Amino acid sequence: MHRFGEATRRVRIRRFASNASSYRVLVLGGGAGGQAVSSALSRRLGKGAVGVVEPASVHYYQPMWTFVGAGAKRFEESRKDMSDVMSSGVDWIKTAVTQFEPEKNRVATQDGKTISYEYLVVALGIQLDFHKVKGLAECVGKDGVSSNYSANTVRMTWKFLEDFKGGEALFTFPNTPIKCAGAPQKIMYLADDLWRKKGMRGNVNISYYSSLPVIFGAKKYAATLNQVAKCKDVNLNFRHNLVEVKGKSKEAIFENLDTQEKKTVKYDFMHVTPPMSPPDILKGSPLSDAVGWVDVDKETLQHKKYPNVFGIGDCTNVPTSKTAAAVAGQSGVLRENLLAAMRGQALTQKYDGYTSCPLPTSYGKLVLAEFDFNGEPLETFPVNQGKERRPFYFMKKDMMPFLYWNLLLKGRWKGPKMMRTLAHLGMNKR
Ligand code: FAD
Ligand code: UQ1
Repeated sequence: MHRFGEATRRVRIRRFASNASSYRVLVLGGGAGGQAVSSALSRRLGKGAVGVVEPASVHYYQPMWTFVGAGAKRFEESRKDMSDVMSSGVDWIKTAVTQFEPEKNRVATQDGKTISYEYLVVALGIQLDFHKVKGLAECVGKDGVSSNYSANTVRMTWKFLEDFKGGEALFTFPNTPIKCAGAPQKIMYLADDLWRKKGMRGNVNISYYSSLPVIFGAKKYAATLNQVAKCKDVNLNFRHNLVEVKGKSKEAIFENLDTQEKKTVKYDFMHVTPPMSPPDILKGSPLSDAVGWVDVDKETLQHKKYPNVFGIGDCTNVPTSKTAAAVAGQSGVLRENLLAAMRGQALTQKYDGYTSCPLPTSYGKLVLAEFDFNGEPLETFPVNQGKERRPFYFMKKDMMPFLYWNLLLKGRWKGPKMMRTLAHLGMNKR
């Protein structure tokens, strides 16, 4: 029916001779969630059982981009060739999915092919919508405007921070769900520390403009972060949404979400977190809810209408903060539930909403927020993680990349639940 195409270092890229092919499990997306699930399932189901549809040639460890923007890591450390992270047991189908036909158990791809499946896992991530802020797409990466959220612009953050001569520095948070909801302020704290170390903080005004009514969703960590912002002399502006950027005159226009009034603010540097939304191909698809997120049960991760479809990560409507840490927690649940469904058994694994947002507050200190669906702390270590701590900073900067590349992507890291249970045996928090 089909033959193998070119062989890369380890992974087979499939080129189909016919227009149709079939997999026991088809995974859409080869990001954090797609890799974690496909490598684990291919070990359990054997070579050739799992196909991964992924058009990109490069896989990025996006959580490193805060440090890349702050000059603490090189951009190159955040990237690997997709062929190096794809498990040798899966077939990599190097194209984009363009259409879903869940009633027929098949998808269509950009290269005009059809792929059938017994089980489908949707792991398509979240889309960056720079174009939804007037003038932003034209000026991001130049004119003093940068964003850690894109591979194309993250290096400019460090250039602008390093070259900064003083003036108005703005940091924004959009009026949409985003991935890693702490990242818009992480870079602000590192910029503050950099400019202090350079002895120029007195010449800089730092302002945070967020569409949210609070600094952080989970209350325990919000208390610390309000304190950090105060100590750092950051001006906090809540319920303000960036609606336009005038790159040439360096002006940002914000809408007050309560009064709809618009206000123009001059800037010399601005770090923008763009609006985000479900990938366009999911909007209006049979797998999606009214907004476009893949419509899954928040505990089993099984699709609410199609029992042979599962979803993981940023593209789903699981009501937790969208992070790689959440993907880790979800990956073990999804894998076991999918295998149970294959055996005709009940789905027993339940995702508890675990997510984590490690917030560096300076070069050397970090608040390790970990919480559940309700924003209640689910902390791994037997110390109060609401405090800024030095060991957490180095764990995040130097150990997490190893854990991501070598365990999470290989489907061998299901989150720190086990560590948490062990670490809390008979221990009291300090
Ligand atoms: P992704 O990893 O984004 O993967 C989606 C994949 O789908 C991509 O490979 C893409 O090419 C592919 N795709 C898209 N469209 C198609 C299509 N049509 N067909 C086939 N494939 C397609 N998380 C943390 O846990 N801790 C942190 O400290 C942290 N910090 C962050 C800082 C920044 C600046 C950013 C940007 C993110 C951060 N995150 C952090 C979030 C984390 O990176 C994401 O939550 C995680 O990558 C989500 O995994 P995913 O598989 O859902 O999506
Ligand atoms: C985590 O599991 C994870 O995914 C690999 C991250 O993304 C890079 C994180 O930032 C964090 C904090 C975790 C949680 C892990 C521990 C050990 C607390």
